[in-house]
Amino acid sequence: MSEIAPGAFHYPVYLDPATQAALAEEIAEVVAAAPLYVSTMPKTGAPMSVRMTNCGALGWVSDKERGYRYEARHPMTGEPWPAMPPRLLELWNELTRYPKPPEACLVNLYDGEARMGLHQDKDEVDLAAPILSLSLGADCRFRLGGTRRGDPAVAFPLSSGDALVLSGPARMRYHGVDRILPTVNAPLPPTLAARGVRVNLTLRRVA
Ligand code: MD6
Ligand code: FE
Repeated sequence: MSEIAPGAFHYPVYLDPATQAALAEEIAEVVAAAPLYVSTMPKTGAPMSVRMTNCGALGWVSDKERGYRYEARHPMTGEPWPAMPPRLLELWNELTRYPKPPEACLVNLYDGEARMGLHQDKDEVDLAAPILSLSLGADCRFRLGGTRRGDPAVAFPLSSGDALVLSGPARMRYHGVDRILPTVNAPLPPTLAARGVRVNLTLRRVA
């Protein structure tokens, strides 16, 4: 584990290959029940380059009319989100030691050209709770800034099996995904995605 900044903990290859494969199959089942879709940005309606879905009681959604928020149902199917696989609840307990379980798990899928602009996660009511991120598949260049948009940032790779916790003083740091990196050996099961794709899970407390 390395503490990138106070409260920002990076655990390279926290998940061994067998656990990565098992988690990827569980996420493939989530995607089968709750299809990946393209969200749009508030106000402009511009499509995001990442495709997303969720599992857990609540899911993070965004559209032009109503902006960023959490919803109990998939915006396209109208169905409740699938349950969070128990493995994710266990990883949350192990890695965050937070006394309440996560309510939302956002699944982000990046193909080669997808990116995630610098942002803060601030749509949650409970901003004291940590966020846990788990990565599968292709590597990316991840950027972690400060609590103001213009603050200096550090960039480092996130690879398949890595965990990243943003907690305490790091909870409100800006962060984003600069780009997906060519990756030699990070296959995802074909039921989930093709080679060269990155999948990121972020687990949060919402209320
Ligand atoms: C990603 N991650 O890694 C995007 N948010 O694809 C995030 O936006 C993120 O990694 C909050 C905490 C940790 C994260
Ligand atoms: Fe984020």
